[in-house]
Amino acid sequence: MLQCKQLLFGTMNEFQGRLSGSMAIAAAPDKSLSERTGDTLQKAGEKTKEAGRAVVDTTKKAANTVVDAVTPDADAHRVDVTLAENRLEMPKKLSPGKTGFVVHNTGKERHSFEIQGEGMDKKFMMGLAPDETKVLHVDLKTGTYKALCPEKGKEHEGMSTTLMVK
Ligand SMILES: [Cu+2]
Repeated sequence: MLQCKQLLFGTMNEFQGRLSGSMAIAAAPDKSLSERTGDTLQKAGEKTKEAGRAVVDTTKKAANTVVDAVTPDADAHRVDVTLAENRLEMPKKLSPGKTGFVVHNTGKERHSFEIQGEGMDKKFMMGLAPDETKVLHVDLKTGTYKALCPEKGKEHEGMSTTLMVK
């Protein structure tokens, strides 16, 4: 048994040695990859600037975002939302408090759900496939919000509504 442990320990030391060796080798190509990415970003112009902004936005929201839920929390008001092509159906007036938007995609395309207003902006990390249901939890304060499908394209036009919370 002791022999076996010593053997394992020896093998692990050897493995770690090899690992740090290979990591040192890996550091060089890593650096040149980010340099190359930097070059590509600079060359790509306006479109890349937009993409960069999107990345920044996502990073800012990351602290606010949890893994997409599939069932509403017990202490949340349940509010049903139906999405389909060019359609977003939900109540236009709600009370303040913790709210679980149970969002169901009844359409044939992927859709998503975002709610913005009163300094808050929350959306699903991933959109919803046809017939998928997911829950977005939002702590609603009194005020005016905009609820929308953030996807771009003809089939998402008109997927937006104003929500009053009071
Ligand atoms: Cu949509």
